[in-house]
Amino acid sequence: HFEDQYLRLLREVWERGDERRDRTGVGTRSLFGPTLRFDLSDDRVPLLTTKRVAWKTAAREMLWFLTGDTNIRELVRQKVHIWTDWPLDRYRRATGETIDRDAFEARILADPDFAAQWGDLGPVYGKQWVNWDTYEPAGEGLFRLGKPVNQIAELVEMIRHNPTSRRLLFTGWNVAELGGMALPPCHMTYQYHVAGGRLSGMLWQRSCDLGLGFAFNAFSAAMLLRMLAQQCDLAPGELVWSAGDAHIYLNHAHLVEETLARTPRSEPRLHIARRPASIFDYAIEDFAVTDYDPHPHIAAPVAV
Ligand code: UFP
Repeated sequence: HFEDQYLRLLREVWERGDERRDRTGVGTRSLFGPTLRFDLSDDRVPLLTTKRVAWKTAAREMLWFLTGDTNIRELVRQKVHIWTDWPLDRYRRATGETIDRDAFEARILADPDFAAQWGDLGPVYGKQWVNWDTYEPAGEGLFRLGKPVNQIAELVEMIRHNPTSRRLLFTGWNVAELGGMALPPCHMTYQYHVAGGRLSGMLWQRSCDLGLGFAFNAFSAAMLLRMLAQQCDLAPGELVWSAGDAHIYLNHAHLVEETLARTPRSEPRLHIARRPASIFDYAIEDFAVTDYDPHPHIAAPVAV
């Protein structure tokens, strides 16, 4: 079962990981450099079955990245709350107001000016993926904005026209802009490879919260690979997932224990209902997951 690799990694990090203090103050156990491989043929998708994963939330987030948007307003409109804690934290610090999350999100939705001022995450994934800023000389040592780079559009063109290229990649790690981001990219670099009519992909994630982040990151990367394969008339091959710092938060002990006590269930499948005109034209309704009968969800706190 595809999930056995994940369960082994979870056990290994929990039993042998280096225990340390981390940025969030929660503390983690951490191992460096694991790699997992998932076969994506026949609609297989690495969607965890040892707990229910809100795959539509991950899918909505992926589609939101592809629009280039970096403001949480559109996510909140779609009832996706995963990015709200960062702007909320910033708002609370700046104003001293003790507003709760629901009230903050309600204001983001109701007031476009408020959303523009407080809902933006800085130049995170979407900005870098489809609108990476360039600069051109404007004389007298000045520069002006050039045409932004759409890494995703260029990737599709490269896969179609130069499939043996060793440069089939995109990255969110824009060094010059890291300081302005709510969170520097975790799933930072994606690379692709075409062989035998199949598209394989690799995600390199610098930092992975194995209890919460992994389930999302693996599903999203597989979904994106499927979209790219469809757009390039290729069959899906393998997803190679690799992390730098793979960790478990110390307050996720219950999650680890419960997950490891469960047995993976039947392997889910991801279906794409139609072939949109471009990689930017997919909608949430185009995606369906079948054969998904997971164990119940396991709640665990997110370290911000
Ligand atoms: N994290 C993930 N996946 C993501 C994401 C965040 O696992 O897609 F956005 C986790 C990793 C880490 C924390 O626990 O969020 C980010 O903290 P840091 O920037 O210190 O690595």
